[in-house]
Amino acid sequence: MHIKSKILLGLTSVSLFWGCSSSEKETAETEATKPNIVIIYMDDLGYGDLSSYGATELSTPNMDKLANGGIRFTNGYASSATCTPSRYALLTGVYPWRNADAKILPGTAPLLISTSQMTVPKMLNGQGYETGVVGKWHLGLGDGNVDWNQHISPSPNEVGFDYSYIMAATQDRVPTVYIENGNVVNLDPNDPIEVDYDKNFEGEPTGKDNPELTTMKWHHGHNNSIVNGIPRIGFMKGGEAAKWSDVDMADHFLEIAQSYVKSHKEGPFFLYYAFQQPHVPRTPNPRFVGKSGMGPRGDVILEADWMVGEFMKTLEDEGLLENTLIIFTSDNGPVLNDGYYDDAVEKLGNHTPAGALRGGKYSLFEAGTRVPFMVYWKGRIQPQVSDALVCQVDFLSSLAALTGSTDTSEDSENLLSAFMGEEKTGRSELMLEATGRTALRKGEWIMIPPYNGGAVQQSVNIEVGNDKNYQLYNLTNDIGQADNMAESNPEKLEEMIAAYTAIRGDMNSNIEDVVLK
Ligand code: NG6
Ligand code: CA
Repeated sequence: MHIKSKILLGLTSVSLFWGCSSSEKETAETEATKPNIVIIYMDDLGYGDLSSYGATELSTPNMDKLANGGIRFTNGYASSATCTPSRYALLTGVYPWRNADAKILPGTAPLLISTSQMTVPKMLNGQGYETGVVGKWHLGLGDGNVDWNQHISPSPNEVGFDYSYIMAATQDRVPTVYIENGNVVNLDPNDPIEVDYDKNFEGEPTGKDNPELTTMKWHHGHNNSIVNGIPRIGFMKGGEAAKWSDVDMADHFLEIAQSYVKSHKEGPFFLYYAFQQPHVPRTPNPRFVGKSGMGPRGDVILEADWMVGEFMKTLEDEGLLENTLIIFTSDNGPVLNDGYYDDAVEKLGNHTPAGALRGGKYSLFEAGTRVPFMVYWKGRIQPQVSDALVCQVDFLSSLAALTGSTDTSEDSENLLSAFMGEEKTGRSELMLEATGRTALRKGEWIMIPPYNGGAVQQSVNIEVGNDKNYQLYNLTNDIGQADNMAESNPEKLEEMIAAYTAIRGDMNSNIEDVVLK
């Protein structure tokens, strides 16, 4: 697969440059296999949230341009049903369940990726790329004892990114500040930042004790420090001048991403652009308030769609569109009420954020991990729909194959032909993770081993996939996972258990769902 794709790309570039001298030809050929690469990564965007994936109540014209002008994958997966593990797998090519620390992290967690580990940006760095990350990080920082008033290290800059402009964890977690290349932006040394996830700082108001100071009400969790009227997870003191403006966050990250593109247009560059939407707290800029009729969750999806359009315009204006491979996907499936009263449930109407899939964020059912997944390269990739089984963990090996690197990792498969639309076959099997539990997808089947714990996560009202019996679903005939065939198809079940055990070792069954409160 690898060789074929490279030859194909090589031939195209040679034929384009047939009139050049041989040394020019060589340069052109090398450049042609090293396009700029952008990964646009959404936070909690569901399989059914885009009009190109079937939404009828929301219109996402800019995301749809990528879906309809590139490859729209119908079996594209995040590695996990939550954020940190998915991001870990995307960047390292390693399944998150291999790392016991790869779970939803607090803002004070140490850097989860080892500085000696191979990563997508590190691999691309080795191929001559400039690399940058803009947006949500949520993979830990420092060594576990960060002084936010000093240079923070290790950070993204120590795992392959030449440039980083990030929020440390999530929009609902402190510290609520931007960090550029390891330094808090706009930090006033006379107003130092302190962060603690266990205890409050004396005299500081909290969402729990001072509801009169909040403009957004917490539903579960999210009752610690209040920033911009929004109660968060974790306690923070100081850093007034450095605090972000929630309603301007989308514009802010967009501006940084656009200027990154403009200042790296000589290329090749890799930009990992990690949006904060539609994760909670949902804080659309006033320009988008009320636009979806669906409350803030719908409004921030429209805001994100607009950002995608503006970002694409920048690539076009800079003359980079034909030389930029764009991947668009999401870190996990959708959730409505994820801890704040924000009308996501009340104003949903007929919208189905997960489309026809069962479950949602946190779930081992399909909606947890099957996500919008598009690959777009103007003039190079033929518009098409692909049902190839692909996963974000495969970016490392596939982008290595594209750019001529031999770097790879334990779990990352080279699916370049599928990502280029040259083949419609992807992986044969894929291990999926949700809050520590795993399930195996193989061909058209998925097997979920028995797990203790409630079937429904009450706080978010999502079916998480637990059952005391084996579950086996045929996803071709039963995309909504209504018909458990474990009993009626014992041969298939046995085959799936054997395949699962071959990858996972023990069944790792009977664990409680420990992550959510
Ligand atoms: C959960 C939070 C949820 C969200 C999630 C992380 C509570 C009760 N719930 O613990 O609101 O922040 O973590 O989401 O605190 S993720 O997309 O980054 O994985
Ligand atoms: Ca997420």
